[in-house]
Amino acid sequence: MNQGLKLLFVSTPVGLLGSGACGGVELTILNFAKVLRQRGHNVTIVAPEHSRLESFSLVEIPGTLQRSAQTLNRDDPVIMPDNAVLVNFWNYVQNVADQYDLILNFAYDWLPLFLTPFFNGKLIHLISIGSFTDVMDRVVQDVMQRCPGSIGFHTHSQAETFGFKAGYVCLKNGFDLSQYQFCATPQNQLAWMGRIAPERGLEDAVYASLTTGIPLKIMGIIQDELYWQQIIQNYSEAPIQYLGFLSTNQLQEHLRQCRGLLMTHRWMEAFGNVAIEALACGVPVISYRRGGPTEMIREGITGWLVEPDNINELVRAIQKLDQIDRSVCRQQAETEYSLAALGDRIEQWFAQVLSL
Ligand code: HBI
Repeated sequence: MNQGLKLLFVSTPVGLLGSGACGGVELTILNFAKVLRQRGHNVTIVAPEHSRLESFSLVEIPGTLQRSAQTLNRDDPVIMPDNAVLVNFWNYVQNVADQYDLILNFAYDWLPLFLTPFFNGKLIHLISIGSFTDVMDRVVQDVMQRCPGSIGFHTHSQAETFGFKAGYVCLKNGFDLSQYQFCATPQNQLAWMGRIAPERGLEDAVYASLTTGIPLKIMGIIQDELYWQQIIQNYSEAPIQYLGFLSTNQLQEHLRQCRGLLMTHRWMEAFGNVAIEALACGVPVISYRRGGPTEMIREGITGWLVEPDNINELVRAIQKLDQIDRSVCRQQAETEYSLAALGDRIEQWFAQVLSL
């Protein structure tokens, strides 16, 4: 793509960028912004007030945060708080839309999807999680039909939860791999990373740490304090260490010295950024065979896929970690998940959208 585009990113309304509360979306937005800026595009990011994103300037919008979709039941209606930051986002976007070539929405919310046809082909979406509610499924399906090409997913497994087999864009993700240092000789320890909340199944990783006697380093914000306290009480003997929510640099310093990363999610993980962060450091990934990680991890080559929720299989996989060549893990991250690879996928998507 030889012409610099004027791009407007609209963040998720569930938390502040820089706080850890937006999960993988924070890093995704940063990676998208970085690679597109590198390629000569101009990126402006709309986000909730008090957000921070490295060297990017943000348009900060006040208002009440949105409730996370994963806390809703399947038949729940759309919920809109008074003075919603989401509504304030889109009032702003509507006023400035003329100044941009494309508007990329990162929110997993009904309102921006519903607005798609009103933006005359300029509004596109990256869907960040799998299917959760009927009302979201319907609007995603409607938009796919009315505005072909306007929806991108991270993985095929994720798209399938909405009932799609084709006709969508699969972007995976990409990372600034220079920020992750390869480590060939780890210590005898394991890693677990993510928001600490029930849908992440941390207790299974803690059980595996206790059973194998291998220390577990836990990194991420404690989003559900009660859930965390329960884990500590139930597994008081487990050799675990909580390191908090770390910067990418601090995170990779700990992560790279681990023998493996455990992914024990109970929900359909749409992608799983942490898997690629691990591979980038040469750390093999053991994951439940659920969602995105099933498309990334090469069985027995860059990690192991385990029957979901089967803690005995999880423990057996840990015992096979030494069969993995750590340099192959790094290589996989470089070929499939570099910023350059992501940039190519994004620009291909944009070219397709702009020529429609
Ligand atoms: N829920 N309502 C809503 N909006 C989002 O943008 C959203 C969400 N839940 C989870 C989510 N985004 C993810 O991307 C997580 O990484 C936080």
